[in-house]
Amino acid sequence: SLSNIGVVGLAVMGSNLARNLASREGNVVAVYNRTYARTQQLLDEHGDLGFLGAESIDDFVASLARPRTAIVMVQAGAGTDAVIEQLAERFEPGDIIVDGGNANFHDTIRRERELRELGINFVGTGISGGEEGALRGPSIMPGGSAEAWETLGPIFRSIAAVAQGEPCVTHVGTDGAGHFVKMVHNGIEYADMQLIAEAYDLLRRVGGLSVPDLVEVFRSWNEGDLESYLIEIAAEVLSQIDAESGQPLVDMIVDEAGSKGTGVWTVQNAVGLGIPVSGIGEAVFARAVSSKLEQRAAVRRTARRRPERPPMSEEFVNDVRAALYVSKVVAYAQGFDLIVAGAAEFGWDIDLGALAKIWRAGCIIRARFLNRIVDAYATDRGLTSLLADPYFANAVGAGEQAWRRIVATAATAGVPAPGFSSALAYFDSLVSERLPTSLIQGQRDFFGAHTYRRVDKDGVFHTLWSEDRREIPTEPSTH
Ligand code: NBP
Repeated sequence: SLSNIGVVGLAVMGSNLARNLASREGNVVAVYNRTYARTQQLLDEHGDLGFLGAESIDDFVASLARPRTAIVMVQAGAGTDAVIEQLAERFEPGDIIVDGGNANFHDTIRRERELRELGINFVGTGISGGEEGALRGPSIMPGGSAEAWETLGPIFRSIAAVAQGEPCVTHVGTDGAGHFVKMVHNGIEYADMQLIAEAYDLLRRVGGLSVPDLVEVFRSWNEGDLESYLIEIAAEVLSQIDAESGQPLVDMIVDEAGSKGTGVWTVQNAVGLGIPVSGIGEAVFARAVSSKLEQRAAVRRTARRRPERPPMSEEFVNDVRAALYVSKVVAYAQGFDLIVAGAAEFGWDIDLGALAKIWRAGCIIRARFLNRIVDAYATDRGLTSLLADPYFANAVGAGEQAWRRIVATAATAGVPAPGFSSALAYFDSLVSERLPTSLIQGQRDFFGAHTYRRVDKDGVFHTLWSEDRREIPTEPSTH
């Protein structure tokens, strides 16, 4: 008999996804890996799942029922291109190639266009949840055509995580839409982790909490509005005692964090689209600073720092919790803005409420909080900012004073809180009646005749700065 679905690439993600697929009613899963040893290992360990193991790509393709449907789970970039090429040479019009890796969405747009020429459906699909998610139920973000979705929808629904009875998968949009939103998901994940790390640092260095106290704090936060996978695992990591030293493991881990592709891509694309994702940007930069060991040592040696012990309110722990929640609202608001901008730029019709729904389980940013985002978009599909939603506006109002105290405390104490403080600066920018960008516009007109608009009348103006400083109506500057 033939397989209804195949998986190419049987490293940790691919083999777990293949096991997930094979464990669902009705699926017969063909598997193939460039190096056969991995295929053999999967068959040896999980042969009971009825895999059809192929030694060659030809055998793999021959074992697939039409329309042939293969999920590629190999290294992003060149590995993915190589596998797509092998499949495309053997597939026929109407067949489906899914890329479930962490591809750059620009590559996905290109691949989709190239394969469409051959009549092959290419479906770039974001899959979040790591190894565990791939095995037990990830959040799945497919792009590609409506035609491919007909075939893939039931398969994806069968393996996805479930949130409040609904499978965590939706057809996000055409071509690269799935990989685009997966990228933004990962960017939000960066911001969320940075905010949690800042909360930890403040509680420890300013609040004087011990690591075991911190475990309790995070566990209690995980019972409320902040309930989320990332808070839960923060408590897990903090509770780990290093067997060697008897110290909390967190104190034995080098404090240098790297970034792989997606966080950086999120910021690069946001800059290009003119969307201020400052929370994600600060998170990427905070990791970059952490890895500049030489600069950290040099400036630490020479700096004359005078941090003070700040006056601390009795409500310090609660203030940190409030600052974390409100900063998180900002980070998500910015991430959703980027999705709106990406959708407009690349021609996707993305349902933000549906996206918030599929992020409620399976993925790394899963959180109770996402229900609130679902509600916000259910009330107003065209919401201009999450911060303008009545529920979130209220939540920000309730946390605002605590937020200001925490940012001030961090600055006084010399504890870096770029996520909290940039979130507050963003909020204050949005709510300021007037911004100092009027002065910037004046300077731009001064040195570059960039022109400006006036608050009191229509039109575009230029002041003759180097002549008699008369103002003249003019055409908008093009440089
Ligand atoms: P890796 O990203 O480590 O890739 C290893 C796989 O790629 C192996 O099957 C390897 O075959 C295959 N491969 C390579 Br490398 N070059 C190839 C080529 N030229 N032709 C054919 N196969 C090639 O695997 P992973 O960690 O399982 O991740 C798979 C994908 O999922 C990646 O895109 C990754 O970014 C993404 N990912 C997602 C998550 C998540 O949470 N969503 C987590 C981790 C990874 P071999 O066995 O013959 O060397």
